[in-house]
Amino acid sequence: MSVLPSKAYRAGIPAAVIALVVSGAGRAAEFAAGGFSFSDELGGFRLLAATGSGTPGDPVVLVEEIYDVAPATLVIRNLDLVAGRPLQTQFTLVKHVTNRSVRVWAAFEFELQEAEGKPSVYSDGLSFKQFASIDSDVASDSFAKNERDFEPYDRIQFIDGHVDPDAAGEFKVIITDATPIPQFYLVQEPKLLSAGLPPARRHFAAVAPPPPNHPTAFPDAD
Ligand SMILES: [Ca+2]
Repeated sequence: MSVLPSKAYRAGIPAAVIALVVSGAGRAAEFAAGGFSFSDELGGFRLLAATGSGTPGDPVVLVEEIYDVAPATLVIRNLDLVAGRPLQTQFTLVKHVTNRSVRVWAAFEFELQEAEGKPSVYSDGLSFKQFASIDSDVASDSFAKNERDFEPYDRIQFIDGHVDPDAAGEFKVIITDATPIPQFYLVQEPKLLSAGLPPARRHFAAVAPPPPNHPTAFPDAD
């Protein structure tokens, strides 16, 4: 079942396409919705559309495809701050993500970063609504549970489910941005099933060398 309110399904056309930039690394897309812009310029995934105003009933919906089982970083710019308008501090975000890798995603993690590559700390004003957060703020149609880690960084990991290759998963989060910096980052990382620990190698003990000064473990037969 979708995590989207029914109204969001009617909004099929992006509110605005800000730019399609052709660079050496490929074609980057940036879309505006809900007072923010969203860009795939850092690569690893493709952003296809952005709609909605960011309210709980009309969330910003991002449609995207991820090609690897590796972190893919979305660049978010606060257009109010860029344009000098009153600050919008909170928006509801739904991501509709298609798995274009050949592996099953067994978990999916989001992390907010104020500076690229650095975790957002507890007191920096950027968070997954760390204050007054309630269970329904975070949801997925593909994962039954989520683990929220708000200290010392801002991370949410969706678990107990999966997204098959060429299937799509939806994820809802609420982002609070009260920072004076117009740009921040949302790292999204599909995860594989853990390979688990190797079985205990107890049978190897029988051939382990004896410790120093220990009577030989293999006395002569005579
Ligand atoms: Ca934070």
